[in-house]
Amino acid sequence: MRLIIDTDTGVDDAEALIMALTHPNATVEAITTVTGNVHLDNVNPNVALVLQLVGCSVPIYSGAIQPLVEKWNDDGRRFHGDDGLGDWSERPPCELKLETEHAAVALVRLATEFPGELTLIALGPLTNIALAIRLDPTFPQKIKQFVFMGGTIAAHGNTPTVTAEFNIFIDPEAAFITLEAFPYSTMLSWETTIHHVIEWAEHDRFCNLNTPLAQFYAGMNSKNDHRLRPVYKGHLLPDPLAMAITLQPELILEQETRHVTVELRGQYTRGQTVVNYTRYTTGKANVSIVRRVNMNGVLQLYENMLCSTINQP
Ligand SMILES: [Ca+2]
Repeated sequence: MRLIIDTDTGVDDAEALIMALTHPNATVEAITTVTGNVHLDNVNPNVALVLQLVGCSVPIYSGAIQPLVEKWNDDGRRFHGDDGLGDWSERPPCELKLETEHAAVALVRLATEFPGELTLIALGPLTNIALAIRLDPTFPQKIKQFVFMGGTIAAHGNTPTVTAEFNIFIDPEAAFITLEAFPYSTMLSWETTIHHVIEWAEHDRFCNLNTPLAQFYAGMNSKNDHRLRPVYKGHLLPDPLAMAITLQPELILEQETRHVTVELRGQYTRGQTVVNYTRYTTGKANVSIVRRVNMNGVLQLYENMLCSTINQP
């Protein structure tokens, strides 16, 4: 599997990146970055650090600094720390090397060079994806498979717009453009996230595995323990779940295909993904909603990735 990862790294993005970079069946061809959880000025060094810690060399294409219309706010820092990686006290220094090409331009170029070969997974706001679609309207047709973490399937959000999930809330127009343009995509929602956590005992065991990547996992999660918010029953895996079902689709236990679009004007619902569960037609069923995931398989992926041998770049 040849992957392009679009990311607003983010603690859970970092975990998803490690999962992909250490997976035996995946080659990460490019990483494109976007402002989301934290500003691009933090996202880019965070991606570089993950690559350094895993010992991989992958081109990083810096992308959209701001959402298309909405003004970005730094609400994500509450969950990801000021630096986006949990303000890990032992964060090592890291050299940042970025490609000169803009992320959206790189997405279009790579999709054109390798039509039908690349799987694209979006782990942040969909700004770069929407820009790529506007640069090249045939971009979606050239992508083999598109998976995104974002949206709600039952209006249970995690933002001030209570029915919207963070990635869509940050850039609703980009999400609208993306869902309108892709004939088919796979969605890992916020509700699916909160129903598939790593229980705390298992999370603690992973933190204590005594490998370099487990130390990183423990470090970036040390100040951001969701146990402080007992509404969640364990360590949350928004982006890693999306990555897990991309790398190993057999982990999907239940999914259904529905028409999904994005509300842009609602007084209380702007940025909500609207799923049509009725018999009335609003558009072609365009999104596979993942409802249930094999967590034993996901836990095995975590164990494997945290115990992986680090390559020397
Ligand atoms: Ca993310």
